[in-house]
Amino acid sequence: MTITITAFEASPDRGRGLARDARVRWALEEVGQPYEVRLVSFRAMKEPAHLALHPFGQIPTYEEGDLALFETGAIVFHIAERHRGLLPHEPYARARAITWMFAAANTVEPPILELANAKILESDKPWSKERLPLVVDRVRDRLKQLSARLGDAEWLDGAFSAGDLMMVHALLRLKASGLLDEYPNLAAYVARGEARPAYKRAFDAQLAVYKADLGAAG
Ligand SMILES: N[C@@H](CCC(=O)N[C@@H](CS)C(=O)NCC(=O)O)C(=O)O
Repeated sequence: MTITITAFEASPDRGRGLARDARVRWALEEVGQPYEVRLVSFRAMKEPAHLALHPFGQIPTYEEGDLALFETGAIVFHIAERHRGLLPHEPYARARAITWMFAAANTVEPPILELANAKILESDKPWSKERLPLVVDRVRDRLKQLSARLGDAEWLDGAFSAGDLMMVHALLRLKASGLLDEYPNLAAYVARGEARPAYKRAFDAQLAVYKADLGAAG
């Protein structure tokens, strides 16, 4: 059955891997599933046809036959459940890997997004400068805890899993801030994720969309 995902027609990060379709592309690459991509504009994302797929008017979505999903955690979980390679078989190890997926989405990503919002959306507010250190500290708290748990392990719990995929992608947003480099084991962990051939294919495919858009515009 054909898998179709949606992605930005013109990604704000210029195709540098931060748009969340990267997670879905990466998961599909890890398990060797081909997929098609439907590009959507910001305007189209808020129109009824897309809202029927994604109630919050965002990307990515995932369609497979009659099934339509949104939320990267749910999509990656669906892919991991149906194909080998992203979740261990042993039930307890599987439950722990799923726990890391939730931890990435619910505990680690929110302060990282808060920082991105503080820098991008709130920088013109009079209170922005005063608030920023608090936001940065909340990110540091999480990184410190995650760094302590990872220690010198390669991945969060045994072999690479969907939990690592979600976590690495959430952490990637911090690369430009330099915060990740304060925790060398986390920086190395993210680099290991980026070095995976499946990640590289996903990244290249996303970047190709941006380059094609540039070509069309030029
Ligand atoms: N929690 C959602 C977040 C989805 C999300 O924030 N998508 C962004 C792109 S990475 C988006 O569509 N932003 C445009 C908008 O919200 O209008 C998920 O993990 O899928």
